[in-house]
Amino acid sequence: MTLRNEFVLYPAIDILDGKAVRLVRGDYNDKTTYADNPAEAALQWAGQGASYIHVVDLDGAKEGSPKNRPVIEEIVKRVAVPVQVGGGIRSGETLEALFSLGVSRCILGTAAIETPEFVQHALAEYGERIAIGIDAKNGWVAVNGWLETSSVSAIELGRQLQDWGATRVIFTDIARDGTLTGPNLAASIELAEQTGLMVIVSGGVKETDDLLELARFRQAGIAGAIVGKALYAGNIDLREALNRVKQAIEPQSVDGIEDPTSKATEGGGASC
Ligand code: AMZ
Repeated sequence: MTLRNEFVLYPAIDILDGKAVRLVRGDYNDKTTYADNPAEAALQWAGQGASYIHVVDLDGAKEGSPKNRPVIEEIVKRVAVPVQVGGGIRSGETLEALFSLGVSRCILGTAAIETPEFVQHALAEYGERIAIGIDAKNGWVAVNGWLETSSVSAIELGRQLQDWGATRVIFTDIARDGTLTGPNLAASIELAEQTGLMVIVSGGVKETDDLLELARFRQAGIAGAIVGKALYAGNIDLREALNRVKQAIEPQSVDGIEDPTSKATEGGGASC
């Protein structure tokens, strides 16, 4: 059981060839371009109240090193809220370079399978500034732009990560990513419960009610959600979603008086 009580909505900006795109189930051949300048999208989400932005360098994930660094730099320089970045981070030099650009949190995916020592060192050195991306195809961890599937299960990797001192993972159910079919709540809760990790849920979010449902499980370790297609397609109005989630997770008040019995537990870090 996690000691935290956190629930953060992360608008997603996936970059391919310098543009903000959405893929369907991670398929590089099935893309829709939403912004020629990803920084403009980041500014839009931050302007609507996002407290954190999620950025993926899709070229980087496929090729094994960041390929859209100038775009990432522009996003980080222009938005006032923290930015987490993943895609192609496979070495300490890359981590240092991204942190020195002003990236708040780096996401490691493939490296957790292919170079575990590097991930252990990164967790020891940077602690909570590292999140691990667990991207699962039918429960098995996918790597290298999701073009390959490993023989490690999501739960097995989660247990390993917990041993290594990881705090947060971003769990993507690849089959749902970009499909607006609803998040995989059961698998996300199972991962959180079996590992004690804070789990940010990714893939399939289609409407604000999905977010409210996920937020109900924050004490079980569901620490937020990545929202991509639903924002770009207009299914979710970010400002409204943030308000509704905030209302749902904040302590209830009766006639303006806070009910102490409904106060958030340890940390009280509920935010969105
Ligand atoms: O959509 C894809 N094909 C895809 C994607 N979104 N492939 C990788 N990624 C993301 C992961 C994680 O955030 O969800 O890239 C990051 C992992 O990159 P790497 O290079 O560390 O495996």
